[in-house]
Amino acid sequence: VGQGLQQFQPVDFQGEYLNKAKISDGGKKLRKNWTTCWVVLCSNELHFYKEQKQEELAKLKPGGKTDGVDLCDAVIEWTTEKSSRKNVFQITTRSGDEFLLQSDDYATISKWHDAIKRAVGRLSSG
Ligand code: I3P
Repeated sequence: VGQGLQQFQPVDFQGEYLNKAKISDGGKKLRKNWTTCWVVLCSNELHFYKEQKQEELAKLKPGGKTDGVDLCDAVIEWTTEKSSRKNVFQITTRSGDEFLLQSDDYATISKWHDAIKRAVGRLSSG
């Protein structure tokens, strides 16, 4: 996972398309809109891209990197109440943004849940 990309930036975890819905922006509730995106975890940030290709392009272009979700002090928890979908977990950022991530494949989503939890744990213990 992430091999061949390390020369650009430390990618901790990537390699799946997940379903994402942002449901709150700074504590303000948003209308839920699920989209499929390519997710990349980079130390303390989570980046969402429409396509894997876009991530590659963004890295080649200085400053082309998208703004990531800051995972510092974020809360990660499984939820069955926020969606009728299965395999959903929520990320609540320090600034009050809330994201749902989902995959029909439990193995896939649980890998992501664990990787993001580990990233948050690393940030708060360091
Ligand atoms: C929403 C859409 C979402 C659904 C959401 C609906 O309707 O059907 O897929 O979320 O449920 O409100 P609309 O397209 O009209 O905005 P889930 O798929 O996660 O259940 P919710 O309001 O219970 O969050």
